Order: sequence, then structure tokens, then C-alpha cells
Amino acid sequence: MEIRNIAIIAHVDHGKTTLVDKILHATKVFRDNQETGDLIMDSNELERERGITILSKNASVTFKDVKINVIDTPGHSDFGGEVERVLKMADGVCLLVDAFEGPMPQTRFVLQKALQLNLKPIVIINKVDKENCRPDEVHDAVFELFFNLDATEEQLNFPTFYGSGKNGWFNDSLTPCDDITPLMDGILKYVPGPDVKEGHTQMQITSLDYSTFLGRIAIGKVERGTIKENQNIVLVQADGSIKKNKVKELYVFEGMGKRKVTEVISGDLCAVVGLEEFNIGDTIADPENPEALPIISVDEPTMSMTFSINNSPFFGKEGKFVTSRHIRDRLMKETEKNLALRVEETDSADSFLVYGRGILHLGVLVETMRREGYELTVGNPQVLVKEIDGKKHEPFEILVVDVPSEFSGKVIDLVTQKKGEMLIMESKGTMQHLEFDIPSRGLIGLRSQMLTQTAGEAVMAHRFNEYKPWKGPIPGRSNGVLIAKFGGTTTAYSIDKLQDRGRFFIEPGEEVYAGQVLAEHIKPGDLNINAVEMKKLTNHRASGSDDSVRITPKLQFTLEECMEYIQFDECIEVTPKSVRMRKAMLDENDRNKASKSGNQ
Ligand SMILES: Nc1nc2c(ncn2[C@@H]2O[C@H](COP(=O)(O)OP(=O)(O)OP(=O)(O)O)[C@@H](O)[C@H]2O)c(=O)[nH]1
Ligand SMILES: [Mg+2]
Repeated sequence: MEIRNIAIIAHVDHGKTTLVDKILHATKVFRDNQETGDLIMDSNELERERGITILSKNASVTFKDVKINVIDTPGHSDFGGEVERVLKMADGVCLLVDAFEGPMPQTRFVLQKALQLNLKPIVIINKVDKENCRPDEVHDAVFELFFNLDATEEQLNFPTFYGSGKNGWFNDSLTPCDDITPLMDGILKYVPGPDVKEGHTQMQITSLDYSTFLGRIAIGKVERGTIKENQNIVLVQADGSIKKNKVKELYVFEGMGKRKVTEVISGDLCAVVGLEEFNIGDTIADPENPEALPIISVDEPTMSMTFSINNSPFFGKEGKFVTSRHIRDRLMKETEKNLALRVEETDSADSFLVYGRGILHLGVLVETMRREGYELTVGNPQVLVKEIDGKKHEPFEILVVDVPSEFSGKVIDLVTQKKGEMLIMESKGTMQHLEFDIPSRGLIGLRSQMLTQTAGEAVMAHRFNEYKPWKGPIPGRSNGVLIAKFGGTTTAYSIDKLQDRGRFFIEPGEEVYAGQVLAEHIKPGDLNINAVEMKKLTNHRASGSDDSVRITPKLQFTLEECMEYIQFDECIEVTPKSVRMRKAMLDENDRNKASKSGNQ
């Protein structure tokens, strides 16, 4: 059977997973009346909640007797490492571009990676159902992007399809049609079949999967020869070492799942069960001829954060896994499959320094651990500075903001405060399109401020560009916080009294501890408050009793919002049930002493 291996790549939200839905339906992976819902491939809990893809995933369909292995990839720049890795399994890519937004920072990144690997691109201008969309302009912009990325003559000759994943059609022109058949035909026509190589077994492990029954599963593309059930093989590892191993079971992808087989031939993707102690990047090879494939390298992390045991007074109350040993093992396990993540031990046995690609990358890890039952403390995210030619350098990113014209002034002011410099300003429909060069530091916390300033209208995206000399101090949070002076149960009485001082993160009746951050102060500077004070008892039942008190609903931050909010002297306590911001030093006297001696 003929094979095509394609990866679906794009900037975040440009419609990759929706397209995969349509491909699965068009090829009748489901029974006609089967209820499947939307975004079927976004199968894990966090993906469903957030409506984004975090992990790339494989599916496989049959169209006109050709087997098409489809790889859905995440579009958020924090998960770029995930895309780089799985592109190794593809022979072609479908590059989706939103017909209104046009190419965005991550479009450039994923296309660049695909072109470097010499994958055949098919461009899909998606969402042409959107009002004010500009498919022709976007097509030109995509061509320019290919050109700027030094695409070869052949790559520049890319085929283009237009359509709407949402409305279920793609055609080779802007004329709407009934379904996605023209695109499917295009995939068969333009994407080459894999290179089928005879010879000794060679397969690189590009992904890792777990199954409670089968254990760790190695996924990749058979590069050369065949791989068989019960075959004795060796693993050639990154450091050159060679380990004897054996294939227990073999699976190929089929629909959304896998099918057990006895043999897989060169060119197809497969899942190997039973290998011991393998890593992503290892080559499965013939014991007689152990030849390694080029190692997989992904871009460097740009941000770090400390992960420590929970040392708040509430330690161990809400989590199952709380010791430094638990946290260490879990982090090490994560590095096996999360290639852009790095973990370092620190001077303290209770703390680890975790490096990632951004707030979301690290935040998703913390959120996942919390759901698995872990308790931990995380510090404020720091960008990675480097010493280059004896000078301090920091990461800079390209920030793209699309915003209704009336807000563009505010956006420029805000970004300039954060040491961003404007590169481009042009109109795009009724919107202004702005591009800045900005230190990554300046991006921390920017999203929420930007949304407040633009009534939620700004659409922003950013992507690492290069290391440049340190830009000097960048103003952090402008407001101070209200800190609990005493532990206990908060009362409506005390919160009511303090409401005009700040916006609370907690509500009456919550257990708090001394040193916990309870509210945002309306002014700069921190204040220690008593939020557990009881109303003085009187003999008379006053008419304005406690329950008639009007408390403004609490401000509920997501974990990532907390990460962007906290300052260097603060941290976040994370447990399966709660996310609490706190001062790193819980004791008020300690904090006073530290701030006096200036070494907080
Ligand atoms: N108007 C319109 N909306 C679409 C179309 N295709 C997808 N969408 C919507 O765009 C949003 C994002 O779609 P997804 O398919 O999740 O995008 P994605 O590229 O997989 O996103 P990430 O995996 O997070 O990068 C969803 O709300 C879709 O319903 C389309 O053709 N037209
Ligand atoms: Mg997706």
C-alpha cells in the first residue's frame, strides 16, 4: 500500500486540529451516526479545557487506497520543541494560514523548520469564511515568507488550497466546493511517498507514549529495512553507546488508534512496545550494523523557574506527592519526552531549576503535576541571560499585535514602557498590525495589561528572535499587595473593611496563613493586613449584620496569571486543590529585616 506522511503545522489557532477532524470524518474513520464532537485530537484534559493543542499526535486514514499518516502539532510557540521533533516523521507538511491574520510569528518558525528538513509544503489558506478576510493578500504574504526563508525554487512553487475547515471544504481556488476531496487529492499528488530503503533496520525514536498495559512505547518512522515482532535489535544512543534490546510488539497507526502487526516496512510510522530504557532520539538498528541517524536537536530554553517542595504551613494537607524525591523523579521523567525542558539540581536538595520555552510551557507542566496529586512551590519565572563577549545578553522576541486602530496608541505606549521598539506599523482591514522587538522580560505580564488597555481586543503573539545586550531595568508590577498578618479563617467583616484598599484574591471563610498574598493593593507598596478579625460581639443584633455585607467577588487568577503576576520576593504554592500566591519569606519581621539590608 502506498503511504503519505504529513504534519499539519501553523501558528496557534489557525485551525490545524479542526482540519484533522475533517480529514478523519472525510475518510470515514467513524461510523456515520457516531457522535464525536469537535477537536477530537485534543484528547487530554488540559487541551480540552484550554482549546489548544499541547502534545502532537498521530492519526492514520485511508484515502483512495493510500494510507495517510497525519500528525497534528501544537501551534503555540512555547511548544515549538514538540513540532521540531515530530517533523522528522513527515515527508510533507500542510501549512495552514488564517485568511485574515496572515502569517504570524509561529508560522515562520514552523515553516522554517519544515523547509530545513526539505519537506514538501502545501499551503492552505484557511478560514475564508471570516468577514474581512484577505486570502489573496495572505497568499502573497506567504510567498514572501517562503522567499525570506530562502526556500528553494521548487519549494517556492508550492501548491495553494483555499477554504474553511469550519465549513468543511477546501478547494484549489477560492470557489467553495462540497468537501475536502480536492485537498485530499492534493496531498496524494504533491506530497511524495516516503523514501523506501532496503537494507538493515533503522528507525529513529521521535515520540514516546505510555500505556498502563504496555508500558513505555517508542514511536517513529522506519527509515530503512523492516522491523519485526520479536526482532533482536540494538539502540544506538546520543552518546554513541549501543544497547541490546528486543521488540516485543509492533503497532501501526489506524484511525485514532493503533493496530497490532507483525512487521512494518520502511516509510511507515509505527509504535514499538517492549524496549527497555530508550530515549527520544535513539536509533533502533540492526545488531550487526548499528548505524545511528542524525541526533534530534531542538532550540534552547529561554526561561527558568525554581520548583521546590511546598514549605507553607499547609504542607501536605492537599497533595499526595509532596517530598523532594517525588518532585525530582517526576521532573526527570518529564525530560524524557519533553525535549525542550531541562532540569538542574540546585544547592538545596529541596529545589530544582527547571528551564523551558516560556510561561505556558512551564505552566502546563505545573498544572499537570498538580492534577496528578503533587504539591510544590514555584518561584517567579526568569529569562535566561547569557554572557557573550564579556557582556550580559538577554533574549529578545518579535512581538506582533493586531488591534483596532483606536487602541494602537495605548499598545505602543505600553510596549515602549517595557523596552520594546516598534519595527512595523501597517493597517490590516480595520485593524492595526504592529510589530515590536522586545526583551522577553518585558513580555512577562504584558498580556493581561494589554487586554485591560484594549478592552480585550488585542491579539498578540511572540516568538524568540535572538540574544542581544541587556536592556536595563524594566518596570515590574506597579501595585503592591496586601499580605496576611495572621493565619486563620478570613471573615466578611474584615474583608469588607479592607475592600477599598485593594482587590481580593480570596473570599470570606477561606483558610489563610501569615505571609500569604491576599489582595492587590490599590497603590504601590505592600501592606500587612488582618483579614481574620471577628466582629465585636454586642448584645444588640445590629441591623447591618455580617451577611448583608457586600463583598466584591474575588479576582481569580489562573496559574499562568499568577506566574506572571508575582515578583522576585514572592512565590506560588501549588496543590491539587489550590493555587496560592505568597511571600517567599512568610514572617513579617524577616521581610522587614531583609528589605532593610537590601538583600531580599
Ligand atoms: N471562522 C473559522 N473558524 C475556524 C475555522 N477552522 C477552525 N476555526 C476555529 O478556530 C479555533 C481554533 O481551531 P483549532 O483547530 O483548535 O486550531 P489549532 O490550529 O489546532 O490550534 P492550536 O492547536 O492551539 O495551535 C477554533 O475555535 C475553531 O473553531 C474556519 O475555517 N473558520
Ligand atoms: Mg490544535
